[in-house]
Amino acid sequence: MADAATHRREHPVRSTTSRSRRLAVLAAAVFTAVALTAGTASGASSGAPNIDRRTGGGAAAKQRTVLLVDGAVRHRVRLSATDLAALPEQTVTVTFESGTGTQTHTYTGPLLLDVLNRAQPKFDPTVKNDQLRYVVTATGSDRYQATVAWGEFDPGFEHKSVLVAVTEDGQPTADGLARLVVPGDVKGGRYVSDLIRLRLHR
Ligand SMILES: Nc1nc2c(c(=O)[nH]1)N[C@H]1C(S)=C(S)[C@@H](COP(=O)(O)O)O[C@H]1N2
Ligand SMILES: [Mo]
Repeated sequence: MADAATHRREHPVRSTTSRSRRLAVLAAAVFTAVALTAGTASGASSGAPNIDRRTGGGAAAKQRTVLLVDGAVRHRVRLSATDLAALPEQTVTVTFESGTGTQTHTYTGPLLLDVLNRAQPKFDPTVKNDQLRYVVTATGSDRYQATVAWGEFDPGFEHKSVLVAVTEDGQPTADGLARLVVPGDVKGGRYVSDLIRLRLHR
């Protein structure tokens, strides 16, 4: 799809190294193992699994997707669609620029704040405003990453409604379980699609 090529143009990555190829093979093996564990036939029957965010999905892939929340937290958690749906739902309408032009969408899903709080951040109460030292790095299934600072969404500071969106314009997010939504960003670069991990760290 044109989008994928656009992302590569806007955010060039180094050419494939043997290390990243090994990682890709490892990721594919893990993907297959998860598919087999989940008892779905699609992973095994399609040969080498393709984990591209645009072509590797489908309904079966969505159902086995979980979002890992880890890093400086008391309880690292793996959240399913059901877990995300259990958190208070927020709605935001946003506009951002992308390689395909200006996009406006309405997203729903839990606040990133609520998702992180479920895992219980290990902020140090003896350090002044310790949370302001932290960031959350979001990772997509294609290893695309972007970071937001805790202060951007902390209710006592910028208090921005950063979402872990599960719907876009009334439909489940096209890629995987959830998408990061960062209202106010001019460009779409932090709208990380097909989230697989949220890591809290300094
Ligand atoms: N996982 C992942 N998410 C991503 C990207 C990506 O390459 N991988 N590209 C980002 C960029 S640069 C933009 S502009 C938007 C584009 O949104 P769209 O794919 O819905 O058009 O997605 C963002 N989210
Ligand atoms: Mo972009």
